[in-house]
This record gives sequence, C-alpha cells and structure tokens, in this order.
Amino acid sequence: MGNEESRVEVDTPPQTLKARTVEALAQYIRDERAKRIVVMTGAGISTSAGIPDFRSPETGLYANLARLNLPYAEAVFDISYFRSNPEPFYTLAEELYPGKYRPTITHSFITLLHRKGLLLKLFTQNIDCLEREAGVPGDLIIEAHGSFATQRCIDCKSPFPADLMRIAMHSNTVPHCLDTSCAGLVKPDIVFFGEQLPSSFFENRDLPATADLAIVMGTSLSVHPFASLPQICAEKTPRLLINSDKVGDMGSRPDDVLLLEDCDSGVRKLAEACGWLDELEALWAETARPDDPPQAEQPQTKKSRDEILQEEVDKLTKDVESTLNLGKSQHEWLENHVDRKIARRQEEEDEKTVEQRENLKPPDDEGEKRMAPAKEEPGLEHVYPHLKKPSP
Ligand code: CNA
Repeated sequence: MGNEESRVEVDTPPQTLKARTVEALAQYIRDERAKRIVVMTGAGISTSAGIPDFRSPETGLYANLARLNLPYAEAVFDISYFRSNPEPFYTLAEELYPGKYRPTITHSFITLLHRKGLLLKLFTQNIDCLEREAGVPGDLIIEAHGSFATQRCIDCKSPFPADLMRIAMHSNTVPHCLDTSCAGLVKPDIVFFGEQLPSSFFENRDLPATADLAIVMGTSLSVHPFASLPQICAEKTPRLLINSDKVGDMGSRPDDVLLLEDCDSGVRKLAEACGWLDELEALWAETARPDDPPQAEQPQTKKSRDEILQEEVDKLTKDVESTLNLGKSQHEWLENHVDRKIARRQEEEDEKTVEQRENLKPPDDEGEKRMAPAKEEPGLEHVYPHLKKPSP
C-alpha cells in the first residue's frame, strides 16, 4: 500500500485551493470555507475494523469467494442466485451483521465533521452500520446499498421481525416469510445487484453539487450509480480522495487532492493539519468497548493489517464452505441448474426490456439499479450483458 501524497495529472493550477496538498486543504477548512462537506465512503473505511472489502487483491472477499465454485463471485449478492441458493449470502451476512465490530478512526472522523457542524451528508455503500455506531446521526447518512436495519420477504415484501432475524443470523439459518401461504425467502434490505437503490439515494444524489468540499474514502468507485457521485460536485469544489489507490476520475480536476494511503492514517493527517488530532483520538476512544483489547496492547500482536484481514477471510471462506457442504457433483449440478434457470429468466427479462425499449421513453433515474461492475473472471457475461467490460 502506498503512503504518499500523489500529484494530480492536470496542468491547470488549482482554482479554489492554494495548492493540491493536505495542508492547503486544511487551510481551506480552517478559513471556514468548507461548511457543507459531503463524504462518500466504501468498504475500505471498515477494513481496519476487521471487515474485508470486496476487491483488494488477496484479502478481498471476491478473491476468496471465487474459489468456492460460485458461478461468479458477485453471485453472493445477486438476487437471482440468492433465490436459488441463499446460504452463501447468509454466511457472509452473519459475519457482517452489526454489533461485532468497533468503528475505525475514519468513522470517528466523519462524526467529528458532524460535531463541528460541517457534515452536509454522508453517502455510504457500506452495510455494516459502523457510521451509526460511531455517532453519525441517521438522518445525515444515505445508505446507498441499504443496510441490515430492516428485512422483508423477497416475494410478498412483508416485513420480517428484527428479533427473529437476529436469531436466524446467529443460528445460521435462512429465514422464511411468516405467512405460510407465501413462505418466501427473507432478505435484509441490502441492495443486491439488479435491485433498485433506496429512494433516499435519488432524493439526495444532487446534493454534492451544493457542497464546498467532497471527501471520498475507501471505495473503488466501481459500482454504479454510486460511483458517479463525486462527478456531481461543482468543478471548482475541492475533492479529497483517501484510498489505497487512485479510483474513478479522482485526480482529474485542478482542485483534487489525492492521499493514496490507508484511510486511518489519511484522516489522522488531515485532522492534524486542521489542529483536530487530539479531539479526533478522544472521540475514537469513546467507541472502545470493554471487551476490546486495551490500545497499548495492540502493537504487541504484531499482526499486519493484511494478516488480520487474511485470517478473517479464511474464517469466512471456511464458514461458507461448510455451510454449502455440497459434494462436487451436487455442486456442479446446482451450478448448471442455477445457470440455466438464471439464463432462462434473464432471456425472458431481456425480451421484455427490448419490447419496452422499443416502445419507448428514456429510462428514468428513479428506476436506476445497483449495477455489478465489470468483472475479471469468466462468468455469466452471456447471461448478464451489463457485466461485460466496455470495449476500449
Ligand atoms: P471495494 O470495491 O472492495 O473497494 C474498496 C477500496 O478501498 C479499494 O480501492 C481498496 O484498495 C481500498 N481500501 C481497502 N482497504 C483500505 C484501507 N484500509 N485504506 C485505504 N483504502 C483501502 O468496495 P466498495 O465499497 O467500493 O464497493 C462497493 C460494495 C462493497 C458495496 O456495495 C458494499 O456493500 C460492499 N461491501 C461493504 C462492506 C462493509 O459494509 N464493510 C464490506 C465488503 C463489501
């Protein structure tokens, strides 16, 4: 992982900041010119809490789920696949279920922005609810990909009680609709590929245009429509990226600042430059729980972030393997069966979509769905045309 402040690749000098540096950005904040900050986050802000992201090579969940013979790694969040085989999702869900993890200092940094009256909105793709646990008020959070807060039957859409859901999660069983005439599968209101995003996303998606600073952290900016949010900011609005690598169009504007490093160290740098570091550390200390190892002892474990993540991923992988518990031949049968079923359903849907398009009016924003990003491994592109990489 790099630990560098990267220069942007544009020749135009910054228009709003004095320079494309954290110090210049901190000066902008100290001068009270950033009073409406939008923050956009993804799985990378929670990896230091012990929750693996999707796409980091080696430690990401996709890299590890791929070896489980799922037809393709994203199938675990694919609604069609879930209908046929919900167990892999439930195994993952049990791991991600709120209550197990402590928020990171990056989450606390967002809380600090709120306490200072500077947070306009937090757009998160995360489903772990750690922002809430860190103290960011719910009305300032747009959970673009939903959350574990509520759940319902995927067929009749009846809500399912939270206490029964908790029991199902902890006992590793797949819950079904309480209406016995339906008995459909129950799923937390997490947005799967192919499902619509919550209306709150569409109601607030233009907000970044009114922001005076955008902070993008821990996301590969590869899942649409979330990925286009930073582009909604006005051209002169400074945008800060704190991420292991450069993503999206970040770095292409004159007032973009890139901190290509760990989120936690990045927010500490920014907080220090703003003169807030002690306050931030104190705020984060409030999130410690009695059973967390004392902070002084943490370095003695001598485990790197990657080692901790790898252990977490190995455990998850084992759990999924044992939950699936299918013989090879059963597995092949299931995959073929599911593939054929998905293909048939998709063909029917494609026919309908073509018919609708031919009739027709342009797609409306409200209908926008969470799009699976193009993927590397061979898979179901023939079934899901939207998974195909755009030709160069
Ligand atoms: P992603 O595609 O896995 O990308 C994560 C990005 O963060 C990558 O660019 C990594 O290089 C970077 N990264 C990872 N760790 C760090 C770190 N410590 N410091 C700096 N950068 C880091 O994840 P996205 O959020 O972009 O993808 C969207 C998916 C992931 C959403 O739909 C989420 O629901 C889903 N997800 C959420 C969680 C969670 O809730 N914690 C966990 C795993 C996946």
